[in-house]
Amino acid sequence: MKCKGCGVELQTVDETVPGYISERVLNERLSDGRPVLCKRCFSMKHYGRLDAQDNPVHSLENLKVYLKTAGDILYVIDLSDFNGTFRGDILSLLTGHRVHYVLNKVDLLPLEVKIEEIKAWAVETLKAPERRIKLVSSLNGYGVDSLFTYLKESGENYTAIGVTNVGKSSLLNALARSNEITVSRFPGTTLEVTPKRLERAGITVYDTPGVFTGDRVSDLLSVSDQSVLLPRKKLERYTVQFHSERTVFAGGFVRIDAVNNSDPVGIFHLFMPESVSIHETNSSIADAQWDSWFGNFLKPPFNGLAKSALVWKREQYSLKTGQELHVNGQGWINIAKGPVSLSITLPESVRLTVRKGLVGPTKFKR
Ligand SMILES: Nc1nc2c(ncn2[C@@H]2O[C@H](COP(=O)(O)OP(=O)(O)OP(=O)(O)O)[C@@H](O)[C@H]2O)c(=O)[nH]1
Ligand SMILES: [Mg+2]
Repeated sequence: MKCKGCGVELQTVDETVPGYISERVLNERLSDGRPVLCKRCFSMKHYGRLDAQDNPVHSLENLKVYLKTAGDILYVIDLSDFNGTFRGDILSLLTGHRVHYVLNKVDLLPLEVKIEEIKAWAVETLKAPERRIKLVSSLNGYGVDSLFTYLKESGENYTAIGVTNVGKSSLLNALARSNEITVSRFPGTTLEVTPKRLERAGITVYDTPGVFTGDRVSDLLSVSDQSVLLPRKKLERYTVQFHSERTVFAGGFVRIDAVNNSDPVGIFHLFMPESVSIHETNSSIADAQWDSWFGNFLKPPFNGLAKSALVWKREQYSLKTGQELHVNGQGWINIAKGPVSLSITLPESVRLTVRKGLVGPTKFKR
């Protein structure tokens, strides 16, 4: 018998291994006719807690296995971390499948950015037909009914894939109007491929474990700290009129310096989760204080990590008005007035992407 929450085989033998449920609770639940959840799902669902020893990792190799038997694909992407979750390495495994793109968490984008603008941007960026791209919020239900109707009319068998925490399980719950599948702020919640039958539509959607990445800011954090970084509300906007000799920190991991010697250098907005502390200072102070501010005044990281434990790199970008520099796993820098040359210092593993702005350059007053 499998756990209804995460899909893992239930067992009553070893508390430290996934799928554990005590024999007493199992018997009680079965005789009451209640859904049976493993202990791990129970504590995530009811207490928002994850056992410390629990650290599942699912890779692209795992995804390849799920894809062998998959029909149509629902590639679920997190709009608040678009480039961190829409990935070439995943896309390259999808050839031969019909792919439908579900851009989830639309509720986290600024209200000023209209749905039609996001859609037009997504069509251009994904290079996919418009009808295959759906904007949704599994949290507040936006676009879910329309996706339901589309899926009903387009096929019978779908597999929802994507990286961890993009909201695959939340999407399935929203489509099924249930909360049976376990959803949590911790990456790696779903442990096995699990079919969800949507009787109203006559279709089956398979949930899959999210793929772990290595190039996002979140990947530098413990599982519980990743849950802190995950945005709880709309991404926050912080506007900077940038000058030479000035530095902006976006948390402890991202340092932005001006390269130009002109004054002012430009204007940009940062769109970041609310847990990221933003701080502007003189570059000389930044040089002197970064090590001691790291993880204290400047979060993330949220605890424990020393700056010296990481390998750092510096990259330089010349960005035009309307372009964005996306930081995998932590939001993006939007150029409101360019051109601007920025020097970004960040951990070697974190990938940056220059992209056409999701937020138009005239959207916000300066
Ligand atoms: N703001 C917002 N949060 C969402 C949305 N959908 C999911 N979430 C949150 O994102 C987190 C991860 O959701 P899950 O559904 O567990 O994500 P998943 O892709 O199944 O994750 P794994 O099973 O770990 O691969 C949870 O805290 C959800 O509440 C959404 O549309 N908007
Ligand atoms: Mg899941």
